[in-house]
Amino acid sequence: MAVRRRFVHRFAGVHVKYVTVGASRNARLKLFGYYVQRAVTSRRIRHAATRAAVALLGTLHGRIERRQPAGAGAALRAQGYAPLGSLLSPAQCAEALAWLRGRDMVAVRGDGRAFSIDDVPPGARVADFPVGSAVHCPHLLALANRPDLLAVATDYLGYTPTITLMGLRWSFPRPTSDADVQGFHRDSDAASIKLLVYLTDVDADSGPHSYVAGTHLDRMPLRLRRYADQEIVRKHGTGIVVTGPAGTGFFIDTRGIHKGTPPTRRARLVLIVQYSLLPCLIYDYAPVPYHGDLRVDPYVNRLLIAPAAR
Ligand SMILES: O=C(O)CCC(=O)C(=O)O
Repeated sequence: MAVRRRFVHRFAGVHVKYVTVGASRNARLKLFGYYVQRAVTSRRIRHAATRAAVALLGTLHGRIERRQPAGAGAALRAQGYAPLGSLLSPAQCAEALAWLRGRDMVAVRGDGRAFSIDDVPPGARVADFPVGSAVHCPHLLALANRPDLLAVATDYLGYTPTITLMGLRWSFPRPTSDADVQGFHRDSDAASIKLLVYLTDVDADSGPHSYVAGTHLDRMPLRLRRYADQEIVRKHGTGIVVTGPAGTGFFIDTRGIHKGTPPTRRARLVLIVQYSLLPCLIYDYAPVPYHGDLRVDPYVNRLLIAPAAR
């Protein structure tokens, strides 16, 4: 239980359960593996481990063609951030929002009560939809599986990616923020990148994403922590602040320092898809049945969508 508490503040892709020590031997082994990868902070050793994982995946599932990084891939390598422009049209974003209206979400660090966008409790700063809503919401699964986006992830990670999280998160303007949820941080998942796509218009007052370019190249700290805004400004300046109309998308290397800024005036809805080389050891995956008619790659989506429905 103590272990679970340490991770509960992190973005979890909505109702993804965390592995707990009290569970099975397999769960304990996964947790052990998670801490082993966390304890390796050297970039050189982490890189070598990634290359070994790529070689193993190639042996198990077949080798793939690697391409030279260009465009988004090159920006991601250099800065840890790659702008992708408009990924969804205003009409597609409006359709997604209309579909989500009336559907349940749950506040992060709230009392666990479900509510809809018309009934948000005053204390809720950030709230997540269940993963089934992210999967079934119009346009989003197709977007997460777009061949050009999968190609960037494949090139960056070195092998066909696995979607290890798919979440839809509202952030609401509130008089105070929660530094544990909304503060600058690095993610702990090995060999992963995130695609973020705004489903609402985002300006400086509606919770833009902030990314500190180049920090994905730092040696990973042993202890993951939150960074105060003043510390980030003092060391790195203001960083990249991503604003744009609904539909704007970008990739980030989540080893770099980033945060979703707390909105001051308007709420923000964002889709977050994580692509990883391997399943994340800290999560207990429960793929959801899929009722739509989209055909998706079973390998890429195996942690998201239950096999019978693929
Ligand atoms: O909401 C955001 O812009 C950032 C989300 C985030 O920090 C994360 O997914 O790790």
